[in-house]
Amino acid sequence: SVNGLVGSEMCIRDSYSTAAASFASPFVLGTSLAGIDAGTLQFSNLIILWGANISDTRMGCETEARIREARARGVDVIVIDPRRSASVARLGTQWIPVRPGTDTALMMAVLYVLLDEKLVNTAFVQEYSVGFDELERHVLGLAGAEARTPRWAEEVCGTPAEAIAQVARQYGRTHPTALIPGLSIQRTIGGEEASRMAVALQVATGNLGIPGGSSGSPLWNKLPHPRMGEISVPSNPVRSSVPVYSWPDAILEGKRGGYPSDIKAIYNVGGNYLIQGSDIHKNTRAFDQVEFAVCHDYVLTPTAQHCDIVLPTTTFLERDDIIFPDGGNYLLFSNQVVPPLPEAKNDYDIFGELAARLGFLSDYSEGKSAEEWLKSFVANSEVPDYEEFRRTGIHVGADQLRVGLSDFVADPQSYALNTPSGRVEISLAAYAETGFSPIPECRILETTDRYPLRLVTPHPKFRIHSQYDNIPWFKERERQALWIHPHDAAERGIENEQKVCVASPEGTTRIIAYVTEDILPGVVCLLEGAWPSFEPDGADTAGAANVLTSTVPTLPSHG
Ligand SMILES: Nc1nc2c(c(=O)[nH]1)N[C@H]1C(S)=C(S)[C@@H](COP(=O)(O)OP(=O)(O)OC[C@H]3O[C@@H](n4cnc5c(=O)[nH]c(N)nc54)[C@H](O)[C@@H]3O)O[C@H]1N2
Ligand SMILES: Nc1nc2c(c(=O)[nH]1)N[C@H]1C(S)=C(S)[C@@H](COP(=O)(O)OP(=O)(O)OC[C@H]3O[C@@H](n4cnc5c(=O)[nH]c(N)nc54)[C@H](O)[C@@H]3O)O[C@H]1N2
Ligand SMILES: [Mo]
Repeated sequence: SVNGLVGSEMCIRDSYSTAAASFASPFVLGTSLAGIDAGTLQFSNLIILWGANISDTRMGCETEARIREARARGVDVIVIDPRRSASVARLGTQWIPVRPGTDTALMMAVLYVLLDEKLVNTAFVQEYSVGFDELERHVLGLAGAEARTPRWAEEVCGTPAEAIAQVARQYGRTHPTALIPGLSIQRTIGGEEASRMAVALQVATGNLGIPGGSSGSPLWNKLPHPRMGEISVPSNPVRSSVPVYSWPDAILEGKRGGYPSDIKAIYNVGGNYLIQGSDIHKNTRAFDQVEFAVCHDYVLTPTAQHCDIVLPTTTFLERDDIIFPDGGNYLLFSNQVVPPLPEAKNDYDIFGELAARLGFLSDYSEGKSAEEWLKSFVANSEVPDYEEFRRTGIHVGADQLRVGLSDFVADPQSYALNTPSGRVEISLAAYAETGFSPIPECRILETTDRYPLRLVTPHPKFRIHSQYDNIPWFKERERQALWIHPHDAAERGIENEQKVCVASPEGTTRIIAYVTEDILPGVVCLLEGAWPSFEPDGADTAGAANVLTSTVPTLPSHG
C-alpha cells in the first residue's frame, strides 16, 4: 500500500520507522543494504539482541527460529532492553536492562572495556575502517570528555557497571558475534548516534561482513530480494519535501509557517497516521483544519473517522498479491482465500475507477487488471512459473546464506564501500557538515522534576501497530496497561490493576497500571497502537501512546 502524503507543491519524506538509521547508514557504510540472511546465525557463537524483540516483532519469517536454534546449540543470547521482553523469556540467556535512549553511552562503555582489556581486533579496524582512533581517544577520555567507563555508563544508563564489563568481555572473546539491533534504538533523540556506534562495535570486534557476524546496522536485515517486476512509476516532479513527523505542522501552519504550500486536503491510503504519528491532539487539529479528507481502509479507524469519504478496501485475504520481505532471499505469494465483502474494492481498482472518471484510465492501468499486472511482474522476474508460485506461495532465491558487505571484507580494494574513504567511516568528515560531531556522541534527553519517567512504546505482539485493536480476542491476550516498576509504583501509592493518570506536555491518558519487575525503575511502558477514546475533559482512556508523544525530531536525520 501507498503510505504517506503527496502534495502538488510538496511531498512527505522518510518514515516514522527507520529515519535515523536510514540517514546514518549511507554515511557510515555507503549503503542501507548491509544485512544478513537469518540462516547465517547458524555460524554465530554469540547473539546480542540490542533493543530488538524478535519474538514479538518477527523481522523475517525464520529469524526467531534461527535464534532459538542457536540457543539450543549452547550459544548465549544477550537481550539489551529496558523491559524483560518476550524475547528475554523465549530466546534470551541474559537480560541487560538499559534506560531508553541511552544506548550510545552503553555502547561506548562496552568499547571502553574492549579497549582497556585489549580485546579490539586492531588489524581488522585498520584494514576496514577510518577514524577509529578518534573514537578511541574520546571513549578513553583523552579528548576532553570524561572517560566512558562502565561506572560512568551506569549513572547514565541504569545498567550495573559489572554487567557492562561482563557483556563486553564475553563479546570481545566470542567470535563470531551477531549484533542485531532493533529499530527502537534509533527511534529516539540521538538515534543516529546509536546506529553508528553499533557498527563501530562490530568493526572493533572484527564481526562485520563475516558469516555468523553482522554489520551492526539497525537495518540489519536489509538485503535484496529475488528479482520481481514492478510498475515503473513516473518520478515525482515535486522537489520540496518535509519530514513525515511534521505533516500536521505543515497543514496547521502552511506558507505562513514557512512550509512550501497551504494543504487543503488529505488523501490517506494504507496508514492510520492520525494516531500512529506522534501527538494525536495536534494530528486531530490538522485533520479538522483541511477542507477535505479521503481514506481507503477496511475498518473505520480513528483516521477514517476524521475523513469526509471512506472508500472500503479489500484486506489481503480478499485478493492475490506478491509480497516482498524486508530482507531475506525469498518472495511470497499471498493467495486470496475469500471473495471481497460487498462494496469492497482493491486499492488498485478504486484508483482505477477514479482515473476513469478523471479521464486517464488508460494511462493509469495500461489496460491491465490487477491480476494481469501480477502476471506481468512474474514474467519480468526470476520466478519461473506464475501458477507454481501461486500454488506454493513462495519462491526461494538460490543463496540463503548471504552476509552483507562480505565482498568488501574479502577484497576491500575491489569492493570498496561507497564512502569517501571506501571503508567504514567511524569518524565522518561529511557528517560534520550537518553541524554534528564527526564521531558518535551521547545525546540524551534528561528527565525533569515534573516529568521524571521515561516512556517506551514498543510494538505489540497481537497488533500490527493499530491494526486488530478492534478485535476483542487479541485484546484479552495482550492487555493495554502501563508497565511500572514496584519502586516507582510505591513512591506514587499505585497498586497493580489500579487506574492511573499518565501525563506528558502533549496530553493525558488514564489506564490501568501493571506493576512489574520486568521493567527498569524510572521507565514506564505503553504498547503503541491502541485506538484512543476521549473523555469530555480531553483525556484518553484507552492507553493510546501517541497522546503522550511529541513531534520533536532527532537531528540531523529529522527522524
Ligand atoms: N507483532 C508485531 N510485529 C511487528 C510490528 C508490530 O506492530 N507488531 N511492527 C513492524 C514494524 S513496522 C517495525 S518498524 C518493527 C519494529 O521493530 P523495533 O523498532 O525493533 O520494535 P520495538 O517494539 O519498538 O522495540 C523493540 C524492543 O526494544 C525495546 N526498547 C525500546 N526503547 C529502547 C531503547 O532506547 N533502547 C533499547 N536497548 N531498547 C529499547 C522495547 O522495549 C522492545 O522490547 O516491528 C515489525 N513487526
Ligand atoms: N508511539 C509510537 N508510535 C509509532 C511507533 C512506535 O513504535 N511508537 N512505530 C511507528 C512505526 S515503526 C510505523 S511503521 C508506523 C505505522 O503506522 P501505520 O502504517 O499508520 O500503522 P497501521 O496501524 O499498521 O496502519 C495501517 C492501516 O492500513 C490499513 N490497511 C491494511 N491493509 C490495507 C490495504 O491493503 N489497503 C488499504 N487502503 N489499507 C490497508 C489498516 O487497516 C490500518 O488502518 O507507526 C509508527 N508509530
Ligand atoms: Mo515500522
